[in-house]
This record gives sequence, structure tokens and C-alpha cells, in this order.
Amino acid sequence: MEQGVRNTPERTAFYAKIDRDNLSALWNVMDALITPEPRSACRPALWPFDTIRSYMLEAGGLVTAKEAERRVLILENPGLRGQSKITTSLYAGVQLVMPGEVAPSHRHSQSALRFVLEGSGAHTAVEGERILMQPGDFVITPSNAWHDHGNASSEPMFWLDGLDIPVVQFLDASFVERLAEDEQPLTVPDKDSFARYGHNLLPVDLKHSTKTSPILIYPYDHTREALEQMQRRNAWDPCHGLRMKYTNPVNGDYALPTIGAFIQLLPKGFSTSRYRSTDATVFVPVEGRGRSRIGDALFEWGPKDVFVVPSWCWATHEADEEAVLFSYSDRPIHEKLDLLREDRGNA
Ligand code: GTQ
Repeated sequence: MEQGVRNTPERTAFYAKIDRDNLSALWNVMDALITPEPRSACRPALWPFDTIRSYMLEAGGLVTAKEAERRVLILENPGLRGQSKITTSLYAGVQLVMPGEVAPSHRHSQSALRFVLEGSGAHTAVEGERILMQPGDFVITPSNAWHDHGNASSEPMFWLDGLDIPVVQFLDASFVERLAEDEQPLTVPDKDSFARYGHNLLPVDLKHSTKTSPILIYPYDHTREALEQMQRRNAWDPCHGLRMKYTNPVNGDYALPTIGAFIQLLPKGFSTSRYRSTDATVFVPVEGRGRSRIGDALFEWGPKDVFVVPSWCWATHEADEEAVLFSYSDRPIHEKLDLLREDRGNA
């Protein structure tokens, strides 16, 4: 308690007495519970891809994807060690699938996104569709969808996994099932979900019962093309440069109900105005080099590095070359609960 209710022998005895009946006095914890601003244990941090990559290849020689179920190194926020969290509400891991490997099929209530970092031609199978992945592709695995991963290419494949594991944990809503076979049967042609839902067309009698986008892959060549066209207008947001969100074509909402994903272009030499928001955000530079000031920390970044901006922490970004940044956060939750707060400084 900052000011606090002073302790007296009578009060201390009272607290001890009610404690035995599973009761406690609000006036001793009020200021810790209802803070004037978010007080996050999450800290600014950056993981260089080179470091992750070399540890992952080492892990590749230690455990198979089949043994591990998923061969993933978890990016643990330095302020949240031991909790498998990159922010208070979100999980991040880097997954490696070696040539010829299969990560066996399972389904769980947690939603997942993949952001492809390196390699080409490995796939994830989701809801009976084989999805071939290229660097920069944004791929989703809806809650409770069967999924397995495979790599028929000749190169190791690395991608970033973003999951809502801490949210599902908080809500005590975790379920998982494993398939008897390693790989689920493929029941639809390749590229079906993108063809059906990714071209500003929807089936006339659409029946889609979930809150997750029916588009399972948002290919980078389309995303990049969109950014390339838009940047010609030369109209930049002072805080974001040019920032777009990946959307669900059925309802215009985010692609996943719990995780918002974004793509952003900063032109060469651009320096953003300071910005903070309640949704702690994980960034992955795709192209270009630059640096970000996050609170008191300064991080130099390049392609495939991962860095995190905690809730309500000031951040600015500076691009030495034209840069593209992927990011994800729990913004859909903040928006739906009327908790999203942003501060654009003076911009
Ligand atoms: O690929 O299904 O990083 O279930 C963590 C949990 C990946 C996956 C993770 C998972 C997966």
C-alpha cells in the first residue's frame, strides 16, 4: 500500500484471524490491484535470429520432431521466466522441421499463428488442407483444428509460432487430442481456402460457424504487393508508417479471435513518433534493418529477429532501409472488452 492503512496490533491480529477463513482485507491490496497504469512484469527484449537458429539446429540433432511432438524453442520474456510467455497473455516459439520430418497431428483449444522465417516448401496441414509455406507467409491454425507439419523439401524450415496459450491457461479452457496417425487425411485440394475466401469473394451460401478466418494462409507475395502499391501514395502515419491488420473476410474482424496480426512498412530513413498501447506486441522484421527504442532499451534489428514491446511502454522505430515488420498482439481481446488504450504522444 502506498499510503496505506497503518498496522496496529489489533489490526494485525484481525488479519491473521480472517486469513484462517480464506478472507483478506481489500484495503491492504487495493493499490496493487487497481493501478493508475498497467504495471507489467513483461520487459522489452530482443532475440537475434542467428542465436535462435544455431540453437535450433543443435536441437535438431538432439530430438526428432516426432519425439518432441513439436520441436520448438520457447521465447521467454526475461521478466516472465519459467512461464512460457513472451508477453503476459501470449506465447512465442520458433519451430524447426527438418527435411523428411513430420510433426504429428493433434488439435487443441489454443489458437495458433505461424510466421515463416526461413526455408521453403515445408507444409502444415490444417482441416484437411495442405498448406505449402514460404518466408513471410502468415498462416493460422484455428482453435480445435487438426494440424500436423511436414517438410518434403531439402532444407530445414523455421517459423515463429504465436499462440494464445497464456489466455487459455488463465481461462482454464485447455483441451488437446492426438490423432492415431501422424498425418491427417488431405480432403481438399491445395490452395482451396485461399481461392475460396482470399479473393474478395465468399460462397453465396456461406456457412461458417467459428470466429476464426476461413483463410488459412495469407501469402507474403500478396501482402508485399499490397504494401508496395499503398506506399506510392506517400501518406505515412507518424506512429506506424503504414500498418495494416490481417482480417477475417467473413466478419471484418481479426484473423484469430484472440490474436491480432499486423504488417507494417517503414520507408527508408523513417523515424516513428512515440506510441504506446495496452496490447503488448511481438514484432518480427521481415525485410530491412533498423532500431527500436522500447522504454529505456535500444535494440538493433534485422530480418527474422524477434522483439517485444510490453503493455503501455513507449516505443519508437527507425528504419535504415525500407523495412517490413510483422507483429502480433492480444488487441482483439482488448477491443472486445473495451480495454484498448493508445497514446500517440503528440502525433
Ligand atoms: O505446432 O501445434 O509452438 O501445439 C506450441 C504448441 C506449436 C503446434 C507450438 C503447439 C504447436
